[in-house]
Amino acid sequence: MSMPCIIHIDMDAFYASIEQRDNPKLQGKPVIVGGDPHQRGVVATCSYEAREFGIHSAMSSAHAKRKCPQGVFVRPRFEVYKQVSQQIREIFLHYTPIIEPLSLDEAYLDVSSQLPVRGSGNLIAKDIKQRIRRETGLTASAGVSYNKLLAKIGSDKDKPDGLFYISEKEGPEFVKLLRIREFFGIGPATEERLHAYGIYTGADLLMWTLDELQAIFGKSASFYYEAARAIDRRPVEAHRERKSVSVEDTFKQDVDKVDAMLAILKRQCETLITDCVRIGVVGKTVTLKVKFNDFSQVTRSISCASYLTASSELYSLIPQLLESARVKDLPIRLLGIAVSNLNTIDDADWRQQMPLL
Ligand code: DCP
Ligand code: MG
Repeated sequence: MSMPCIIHIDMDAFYASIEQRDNPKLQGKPVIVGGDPHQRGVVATCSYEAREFGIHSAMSSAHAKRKCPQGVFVRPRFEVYKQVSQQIREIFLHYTPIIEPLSLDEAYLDVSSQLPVRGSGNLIAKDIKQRIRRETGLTASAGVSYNKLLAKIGSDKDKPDGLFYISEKEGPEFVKLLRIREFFGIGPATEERLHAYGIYTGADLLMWTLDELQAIFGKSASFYYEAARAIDRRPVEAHRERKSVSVEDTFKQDVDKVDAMLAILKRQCETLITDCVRIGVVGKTVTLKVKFNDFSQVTRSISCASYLTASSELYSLIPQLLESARVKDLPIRLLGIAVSNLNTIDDADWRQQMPLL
């Protein structure tokens, strides 16, 4: 059987590009989409012009305003973003039915079966990009490779308007040079833990046996063992419906003080709400996950009548969840929270979530 061909498409500065497209006065300017800088709002994204000032997603709008006083702050219009998202998904359907959307602006496409007809993954990706540009007036970046891991990293390598291909031959060398945080699923907390082990790059990861990685990654060890070898067996899953959004941290040293737990969970609430906004969902149920140092695990949930749209709202539920998990002064090795019972976000949710301009 021939190698699979996976394309990862990610729109460039998605919300900000749509705002610039729809309002010519914003073109060429540093545009920041998000909440009001005077009212504790947060940056959802910004135009490439604004990125030159060091502005990025999830930064406070007030901080962004200080970095770039001439920046134009715009409120998000989720209804429009959802429409464009729908438009690009229809474009993808012209190329393959095997599409796995990850958020409003990105998706994996498995185009393996199209190669005999259309020549190569590169040609297909080029065609998709052109079509997106023609039909939406926006640019996208594409990563083309033989698995999801490489396709996703590739789409980020040549942004904006990029097209990056990684062949089967290049894969292993390419992975060796990656910084560890570029691997799927490795956030700042895990990155720090890996640095403590002296693991900074894909090449460093390669030196560890599967058994050794088990101590670091637990259940995910084999994924990272293979990833270091440029192998990723995850299929592109069409019709996969996201059921929850979650965040969790495993600690270098067990945490046993409730105050410290609350501080960690507060940060996690902020990350979780930011992730929900990026993915375009809101949820009604929050679940706390606690793993004790003897590896036993408990989860506790609360469901609310309305959608949880602000991190403070989410955090207000945490003390009672922690209480019911009976964590009092027991050493804990992992804490995590998830929201489920999801719906797609709309402008009304957003307005509740953040004070706007
Ligand atoms: N988003 C958000 N909050 C974040 C990250 C993203 O609300 N912390 C939203 C706004 C983005 C969209 O999700 O436009 C897509 O996220 P990306 O990470 O793909 O960022 P962009 O498309 O804006 O920029 P890039 O060109 O780097 O892909
Ligand atoms: Mg994007």
